Amino acid sequence: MCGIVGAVAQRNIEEILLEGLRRLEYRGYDSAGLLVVNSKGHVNYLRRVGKVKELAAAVTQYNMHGITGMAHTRWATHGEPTEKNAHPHISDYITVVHNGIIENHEPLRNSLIERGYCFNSQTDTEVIAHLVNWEYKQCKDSTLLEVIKKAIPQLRGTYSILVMDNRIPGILVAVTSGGPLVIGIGIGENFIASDQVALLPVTRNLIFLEEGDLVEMTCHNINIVNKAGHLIKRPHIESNIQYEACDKGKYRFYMQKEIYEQPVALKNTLEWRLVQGQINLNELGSQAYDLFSKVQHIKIVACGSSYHAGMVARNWFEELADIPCDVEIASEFRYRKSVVRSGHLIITLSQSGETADTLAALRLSKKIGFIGSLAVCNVQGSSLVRESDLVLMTKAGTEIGVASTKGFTTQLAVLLMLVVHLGRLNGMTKSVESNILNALQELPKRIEQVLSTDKNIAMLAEDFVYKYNALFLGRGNQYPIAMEGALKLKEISYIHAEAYSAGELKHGPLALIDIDMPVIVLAPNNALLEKLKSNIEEVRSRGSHLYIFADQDASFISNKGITIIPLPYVEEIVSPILYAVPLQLLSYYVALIKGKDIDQPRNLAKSVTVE
Ligand code: HGA
Repeated sequence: MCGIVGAVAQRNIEEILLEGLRRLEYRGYDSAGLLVVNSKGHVNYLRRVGKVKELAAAVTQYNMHGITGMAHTRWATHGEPTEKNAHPHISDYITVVHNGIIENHEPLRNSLIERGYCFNSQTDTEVIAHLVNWEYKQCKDSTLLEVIKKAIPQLRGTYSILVMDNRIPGILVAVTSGGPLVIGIGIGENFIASDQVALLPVTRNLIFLEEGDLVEMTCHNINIVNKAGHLIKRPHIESNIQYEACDKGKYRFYMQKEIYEQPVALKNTLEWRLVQGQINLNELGSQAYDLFSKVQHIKIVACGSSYHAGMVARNWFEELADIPCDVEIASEFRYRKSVVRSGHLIITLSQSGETADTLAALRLSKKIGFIGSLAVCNVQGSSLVRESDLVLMTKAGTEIGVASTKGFTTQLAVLLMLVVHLGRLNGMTKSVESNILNALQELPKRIEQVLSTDKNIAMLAEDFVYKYNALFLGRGNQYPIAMEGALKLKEISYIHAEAYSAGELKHGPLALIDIDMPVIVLAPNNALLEKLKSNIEEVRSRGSHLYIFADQDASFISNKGITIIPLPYVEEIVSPILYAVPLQLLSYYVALIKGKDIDQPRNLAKSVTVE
């Protein structure tokens, strides 16, 4: 994660850098820092533990200005979130901000210590600053760019780096190796950042850097050297993305707002694709038709909530489209040998489109024989969108809360439409398609009904506040939703939660059941309900309190040890989407009562841009 922003200009840039950081805070928020050099060559340097607003307040307090510089918002990988570990890091006059991990930082650190360097932080990043400094000292007449060219081969890992020599502040040098960087071209000024959203207040004229690019940037010039060492031109792209500056409106938290936005987010995702009684994904173009006609197997690759969406989609692809499908966590997929046969399509899922492991998986898929790639994503212009053959956008609107809510449910809606689109090529009947279409059309209304019962869920949340553990159970398509519910509870209320497919209980987790272990069960009225009921009895006889989310007309009765939470009836096929919502509300209310930082939970970031 970590967000980087830099600028070379002829006007004061500190506000531009700070606004850039605010827009990059989704990448990390444990500390932030900034270094700017003013027109007289005076260096202003400040770091703060905590969020960007702490840094911004200090910049105002100390009246800091500068025309060239860089800023950083951190998600710590190496070293605690302290002021000393915050970026930028400096070695004499060399200043560095960094996103990523230098894997060989230990031997480098040791050899730099032997050469007389003192380290002020525990970070891997400080190694870069000292290394560049060292190389500078070895060849005094070299430019910063030449020095960095010497340093790069000594670094292992994935990173994007910005470097400046504070004595020559009109030049910024950037390197990208596995981490995103985008240049913003201004008039007599240039900018660079981890994500285009940070640059949109100043320019929409962008250059997206590619793996291995090395850039030297001044107010008037941008020189890019590619991995092979050639000076090259990269295309200028006019950004058309809308940055929605989001406020919380009447809500206390973004997550709360995003939960309640789901009916609208789903309508926006669905409506224009459900036309004249058909699911229409013509947006994919004719290239898709050629590709889909060759598909014999689908591999879904994702992380976190997206992985859970992928698990549901796997069942849908096999059940409805008759296409063999498997789903894998991106960080596992990218480091093992996969067998890829002809006709294998990869589908990647990421709300942000910048998830490092998912992007790496996509890049790997191009080398190992997949016939093509399709991404489901919520952020236009993101790396995943730019690098995939086909893209289906969710129209959830900006999601700011770290715990995904509307990003997840809209992903599921898009995946179900894709299942129908591919299923049609495999002989899905009109009546199956129209059942699904009707179920999708009904869904926003049903979710509104769930949201209108929020007070009951808020009351329920009180039962969890003093619990240390919780168990979520589901079967079939509700098993991934149980996993999603457990993840939500962990993420924002810090209660340890596990999800099990209910049939697995007797293979171990039953040993955990006692009065202190609340058990949440997802029990829509489907073909697996009778089986699930037996599992419920097994838990009940061992003393746990059960919270059963079930169709309102199901035959469950609240009783001693059982609380029933009735949910509106929906077609079985869309029930995973509906059942995710009360679980989001439950974890939201538990975290609220516990007074946790709901939108920015400890140790996490919205977009996971390191592996
Ligand atoms: N390794 C550096 C940068 C961390 C990062 O990019 N996180 O996403 C550090 O720990 O400061």
